[in-house]
Amino acid sequence: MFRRVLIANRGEIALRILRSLRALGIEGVVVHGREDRLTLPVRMADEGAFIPRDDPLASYLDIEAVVAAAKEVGADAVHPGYGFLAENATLAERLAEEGIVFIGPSPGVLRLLGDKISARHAMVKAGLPVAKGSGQPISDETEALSMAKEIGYPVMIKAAAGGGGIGMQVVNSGDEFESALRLCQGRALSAFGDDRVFVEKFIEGAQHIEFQVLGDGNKAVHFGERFCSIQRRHQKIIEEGPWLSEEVRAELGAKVVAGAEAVGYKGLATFEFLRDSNGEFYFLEVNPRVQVEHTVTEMIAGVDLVSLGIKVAAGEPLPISQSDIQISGHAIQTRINAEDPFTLKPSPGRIWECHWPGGPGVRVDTHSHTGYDMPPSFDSLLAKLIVWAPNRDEALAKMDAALAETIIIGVDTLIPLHRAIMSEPDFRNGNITIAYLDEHPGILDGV
Ligand code: MV4
Repeated sequence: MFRRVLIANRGEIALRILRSLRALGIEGVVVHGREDRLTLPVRMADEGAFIPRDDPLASYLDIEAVVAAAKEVGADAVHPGYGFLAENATLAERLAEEGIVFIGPSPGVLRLLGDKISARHAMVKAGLPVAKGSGQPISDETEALSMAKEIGYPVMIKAAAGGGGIGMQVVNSGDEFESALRLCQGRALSAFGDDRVFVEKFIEGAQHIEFQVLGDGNKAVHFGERFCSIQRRHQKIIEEGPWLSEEVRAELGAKVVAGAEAVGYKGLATFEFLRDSNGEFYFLEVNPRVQVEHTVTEMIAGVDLVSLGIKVAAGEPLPISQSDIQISGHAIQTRINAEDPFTLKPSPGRIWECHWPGGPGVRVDTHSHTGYDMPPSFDSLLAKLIVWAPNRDEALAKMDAALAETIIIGVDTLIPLHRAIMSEPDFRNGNITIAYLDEHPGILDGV
């Protein structure tokens, strides 16, 4: 097992990783820039690794500085968390050159999955269902147009280097195709330096469902699904689980395990799917890292996913077998972002008073505290509130009570929005698609 791990991240996930390191008896060192030097993860770490930069984000994005810090503090592994360098194949490669473990998949797997065309191809080969589409980058405009016609409108044009929805275009008819293609290619080129795009049938009225997977580079297991109920601008704000019947979970679970094993996946992964109104599933992409919402799965499966990810990175074979994994009850997470709940604009500043809820089945993952100064430079995630109960109705009631117990003075948060959603009939009935917030624009006004 590792003796010392460098956490190349900040905020709640840096603290979350530190907790798993403690549970495993491993020392934790936390990377930080100037603004974060007094934050909880840095204060609670065995040591801080200061990477001073004028741009606050740069401290967490400088590959060579992270490699140098890992060497300097004597870390035998680096945990990248999510965001920042978490999916960066070059970091994984540079660490390998220095004899330091990257806690995540190999550089080759990161490259394969980072390219949505090659990821799609690998998963089709492993037997996963995908939306009708080319599966090839578009090279010729007239050819692409005839393919779109064959797939049938509406279609979606997506960037190969994409993910997170950047550049994505929905096309409803042939005469919109050319301009949408140019727009998508232009956006892809400026965002990723790679203008390759591909076409897929647009799945309408879909739900977003994702499977939690753990691989050891050889074998893999799944921990069931999460339903990403509510998102806006490709940022989820509410996640819950389970969502599927045991039969469907077992069937799709076997497929994601086959997909992970086919690429020799090592570490935690999330397989993202759309499910249309007929219950058909379409593979979207693999997120090769721990996710913000891993907590939902931890609550319903009774596991410490971050610890499991660290164990397989250290070379242990899968520490858990599929038959040991049992899903029980229902968990739901609301993201408490420091934002105006109406406009969803960030609301940074000093937290004058901060009180988090508690009680049975209530979990709060946060780096915030009374006196914490929420910086404007980073993601606005202040805390994750997760509750567990025997069933969904009780979980929603418990979530509403926990939100009502929470006191945050000094910054605006999404709490009023979450409370409105908890009592909205479509949400309560599970009548939820990825367009939920667009379809309920007046939710905070009680419309
Ligand atoms: C789609 C889709 C509909 N049809 N693909 C968004 C981000 C990227 N991961 C893929 N995305 C989508 N791909 C087809 N063929 C709709 C989306 C999409 C979406 C997916 C999951 C969660 C939220 C979303 C919001 C808008 C669009």
